Amino acid sequence: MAHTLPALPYAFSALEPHIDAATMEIHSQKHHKAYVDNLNKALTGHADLEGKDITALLRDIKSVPEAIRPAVTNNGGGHHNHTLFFSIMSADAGGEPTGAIGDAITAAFGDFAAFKAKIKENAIGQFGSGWSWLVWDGSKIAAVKKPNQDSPLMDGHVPLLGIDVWEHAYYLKYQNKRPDYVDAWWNTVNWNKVNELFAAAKAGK
Ligand code: MN3
Repeated sequence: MAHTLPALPYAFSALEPHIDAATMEIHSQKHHKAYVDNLNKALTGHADLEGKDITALLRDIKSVPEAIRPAVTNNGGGHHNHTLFFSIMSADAGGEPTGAIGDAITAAFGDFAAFKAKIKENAIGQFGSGWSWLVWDGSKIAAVKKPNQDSPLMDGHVPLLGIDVWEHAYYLKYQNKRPDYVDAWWNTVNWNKVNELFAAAKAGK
């Protein structure tokens, strides 16, 4: 069963003015699609892997033959990372985190401002391309940064929230100003969706 590009759950312009429509269209329809296509290409002929869902594939990355492991890491990670990224944003979003994830953020980081500062520090501190993540590590939430398209799933972590800091994610509107993009991005975070991911992670799903 080939991996497929998920439909964006909102219009390209839905996240304006924080993320512009052109960036959303190119990011989802060109960049994300390329990860999906190249993942399918890498898995062709590996019948045992072709049937695995993307989460299982990345969690068991060490069982992927070395010859295709870099391609699966980059493109499988790219596919899962972008599916999550586009799913945790929406129109009319942002604000303070709600529900269980809001409580967990306060407990782990002190308050929302300190949490945002840590995610931003990791986003800006990631040299070159990568991601700043909030993950469930199996017993608690934690902020981590990862290079390229490396998925937190490959570390045994469950990603709950992530910001893409590849230049393709922001350059059209923000050029070299990655910190401004990070600040604006908080206005797009759908905390209801992050709470869903948090509940599933804690339940071991
Ligand atoms: Mn991207």
